[in-house]
Amino acid sequence: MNEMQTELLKTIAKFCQDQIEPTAEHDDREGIFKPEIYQGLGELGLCGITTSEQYGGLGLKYEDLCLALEELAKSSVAYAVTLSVSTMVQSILENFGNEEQKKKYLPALAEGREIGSFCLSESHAGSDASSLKTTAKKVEGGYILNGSKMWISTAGFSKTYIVMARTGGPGSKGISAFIVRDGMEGFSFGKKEDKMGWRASHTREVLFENCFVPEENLLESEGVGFKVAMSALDRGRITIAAIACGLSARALAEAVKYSLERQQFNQAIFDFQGLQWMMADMDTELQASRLLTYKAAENFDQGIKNVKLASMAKMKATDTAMYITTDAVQIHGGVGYTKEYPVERYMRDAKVLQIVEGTNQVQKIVIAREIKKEYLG
Ligand code: COS
Repeated sequence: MNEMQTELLKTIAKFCQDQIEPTAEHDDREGIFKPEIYQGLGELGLCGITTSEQYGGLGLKYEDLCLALEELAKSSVAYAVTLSVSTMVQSILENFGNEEQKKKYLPALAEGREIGSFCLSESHAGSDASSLKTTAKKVEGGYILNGSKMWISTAGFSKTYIVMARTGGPGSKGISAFIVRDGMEGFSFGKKEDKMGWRASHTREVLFENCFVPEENLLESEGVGFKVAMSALDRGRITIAAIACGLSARALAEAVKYSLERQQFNQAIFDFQGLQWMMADMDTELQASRLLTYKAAENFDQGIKNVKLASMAKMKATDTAMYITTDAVQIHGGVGYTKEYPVERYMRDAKVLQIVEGTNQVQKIVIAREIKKEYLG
């Protein structure tokens, strides 16, 4: 790690200690998202880590973003995910937006004054994303959007929504990407999900009822929306892997701490070989996940084709987070299953990491397709 990265991690750790940790359990229980915490991250420059400096970001690498998310996720997966998705929205704007769109929307997102959401999934189009049904009908001066999007992170708090909608025929080539802003007529929010984990991050349905979106809010051109979404997910999946590593590291640390303190049969339970072997396996899996995650980030930063490694990192690190958080509960025994200790929250937070940004079964489809392409040349 270089000096800048060490400083970055110290700053985040202190922010988490002061601002997030004191109410993390309460906010999880009550489902409270605090915009002021996100703005605080923005004041530290963390909301646009990979966005170019000319648009208000830090212009750093994905490796730096992963390190930051990993540190943040040790205290709160909810805020880490908000940051990761809003950064993905910025990457879409920076890569596919025109100069006017970048100037108009990026600075507020990069500075943390606004949050961005990514709207691909629908009730009948989750894994099969290219079957989405939300329509965008061309009219004079713009498009009329009708339909709904499901499981949208931070909906209700976000201002900018990247929305994939159908402008053409069936399949991936009929999909376009739009910038939709909260407050546009015909844009509203549906039910807020009552989730198992990530409870401090709000997840809602968003609705479009004859929602007029001006032509200038179309990204690039009609028909490229699916590619916009997939290439954004190639980046997003690496950041989800980093979040999973942070969560795993924290759960392991809590398990080690507890096992050194807890006495049974006149010794710390850490001293039982059975538990030592559990923790040795947990740390080995964590280190393997981190290596894959940071290799995927490094490749991305170097412009090396990355689809397979991004999916591998996402799958490995999130499966590892589920495994480590489950064993962390096990090491705590009965109290691990109560809200007296944080490991039950970690276990709940881990589960959805295996589902978001493509289930781990979808990652296997992506990996297998890439293997086939490599074989066929
Ligand atoms: N980058 C750029 N383009 C991509 C791409 C990528 N990573 N992956 C696919 N594409 C392109 C393909 O090249 C293809 O274009 P052409 O027809 O011009 O060749 C087009 O997109 C369609 O690709 P494909 O045929 O692979 O699409 P499928 O409908 O088979 O879907 C999966 C592929 C399953 C991988 C995709 O639907 C997916 O990722 N689903 C999960 C969705 C998801 O992650 N949702 C979470 C939302 S955020 S919580």
